[in-house]
Amino acid sequence: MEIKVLRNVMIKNNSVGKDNRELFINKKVFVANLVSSPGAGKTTLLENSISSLAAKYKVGVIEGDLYTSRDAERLEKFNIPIVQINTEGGCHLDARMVRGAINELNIDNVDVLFIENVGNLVCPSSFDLGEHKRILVYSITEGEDKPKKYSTMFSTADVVIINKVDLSKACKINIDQVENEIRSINKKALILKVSALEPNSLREWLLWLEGEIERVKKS
Ligand SMILES: Nc1nc2c(ncn2[C@@H]2O[C@H](COP(=O)(O)OP(=O)(O)OP(=O)(O)O)[C@@H](O)[C@H]2O)c(=O)[nH]1
Ligand SMILES: [Mg+2]
Repeated sequence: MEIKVLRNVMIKNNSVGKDNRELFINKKVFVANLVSSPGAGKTTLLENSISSLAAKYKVGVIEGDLYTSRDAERLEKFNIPIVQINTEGGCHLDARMVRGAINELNIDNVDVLFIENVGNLVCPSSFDLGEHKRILVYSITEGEDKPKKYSTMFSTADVVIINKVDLSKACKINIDQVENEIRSINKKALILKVSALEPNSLREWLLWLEGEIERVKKS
C-alpha cells in the first residue's frame, strides 16, 4: 500500500514536471536546477553568477529551504524577482512546489530562472522539476569518495561544478581523482573546477550559461 502511494507521488511529480518544462520552453526561459549537499556553495555561486549575468539578462530565482529565507535575503541586493519555497522539513523541492512558485513570478519577464534546491545529496535527484539542466555543486571538502557513494545525484547531473578548489591543499584532496571518479559515473556531464567565492574562476561556467540562455531564447 505504501509503495503504491509513493509511485503515485512520483507519477504526479513527473507529470507536473513535464507541464513545467513545456511552459519554460514556450516562454523561452532557460531553467537551471542547482542541487548539492548543504553548504557546498550553491548560493555563493548564484551571488557571483547573477552579479555578472544581470547586466545582460533578466534573472529570476526560486529558493528552496526547509524553514528560512536566508538565501533569498542574500540575493535581495540584485533587485530581481525571487520566490522562496519553505518545505517545512521536506528534503527536496518537487514539481508542484515549483509550479506554485512560477505562478508568483512573472516569467514572461525572465530569461534565466535559477532554482536553488534544498541542500541534500540524495532526495532531489529523484524529482524532475521541469528544468532544462541539473547543476550539481560538489564541494571538495566533502571528500573524494562521494561521487560513487551518492552516484544517483552524480549520474543525473548535466553539469558538475567542483567547488572550493582553493581548499584542496588544506583538505588533502586530489582533484584529478575526483574528476576521474565523476567521469566514470557520468560520461556526458560538463565538469568545471571553480572557487565560487572567486569570480575570475567562473568564466567558463558563465560562458556555458550564456550559451544555454541564448540557445533557449532562439529555439
Ligand atoms: N573557501 C571557499 N569557501 C566557499 C566557496 N564557496 C562557498 N564557500 C563558503 O561555503 C559556505 C556555504 O556556502 P553557501 O553558498 O551558503 O552554500 P549552499 O550550498 O548555498 O548552502 P545551503 O543552501 O545551506 O545548502 C559559505 O561560508 C561560503 O562562503 C569556495 O569556493 N571556497
Ligand atoms: Mg544556499
